Amino acid sequence: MVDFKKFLLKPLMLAALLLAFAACERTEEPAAPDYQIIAAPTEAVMTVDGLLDEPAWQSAQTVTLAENRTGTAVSDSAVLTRVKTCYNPTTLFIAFICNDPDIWTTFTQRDEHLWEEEVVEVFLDTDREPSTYVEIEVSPANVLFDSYIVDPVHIDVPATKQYDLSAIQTAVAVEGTLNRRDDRDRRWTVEIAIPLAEVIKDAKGVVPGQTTWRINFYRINADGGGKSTGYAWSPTGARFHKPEVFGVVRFGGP
Ligand SMILES: [Ca+2]
Ligand SMILES: [Ca+2]
Ligand SMILES: [Ca+2]
Repeated sequence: MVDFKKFLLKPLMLAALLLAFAACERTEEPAAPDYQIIAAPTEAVMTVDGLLDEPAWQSAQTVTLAENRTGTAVSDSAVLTRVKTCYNPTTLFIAFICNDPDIWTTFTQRDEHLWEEEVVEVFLDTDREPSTYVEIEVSPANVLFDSYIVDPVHIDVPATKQYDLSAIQTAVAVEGTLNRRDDRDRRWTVEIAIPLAEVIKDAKGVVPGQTTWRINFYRINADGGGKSTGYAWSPTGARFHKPEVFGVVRFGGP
């Protein structure tokens, strides 16, 4: 007599194994990102002066930062933060537009702890290894902090900020009065030009229309002596160093 249970069980087990294997395979692929920004290619000259008057900025996709702790959209337009990106064969350009009624900073030296005051930040993971990524910060006085994180849990070790991008360019334009605290400012805009050759890990380089890098954008703001608020494109909930929730920048094709 044929044992139907056994007869059925084997193919069912095989199917289950195959499904489990397929599921494992799928997790190897990068998940569809909730946050994706397209960096459009541009052949025009980009002047890194903090002024976003190049045509590439006018047409660039714009994303808006949310409150990092809650993930909620920013309802007060006076502190809204927008970010844009574009690129050419040598450079990834990032622009921040920070509405801000009180623009201030005291830092003056590269690699000082800019995150303790007002700042914008870019975390950029170019090698699909989430625990290693570049961190770039710019203050309203155009002071730069650049570091290379090798362990998101231990970020404040002296070695990380020894990393210096030699060809990076940054500029800030302030609409208002930097460090005059008793008037009302409007906004500060930041242009960052990241040299691809210094951050790229893949020998193929950037392939237009194909290359994607994990990225996140942040801002810290504090007005009128009040407490600071953290903003993020893809909110991390608490500390910014959570590479598993970074969004994605896709290098757009022509
Ligand atoms: Ca410009
Ligand atoms: Ca401010
Ligand atoms: Ca540095």
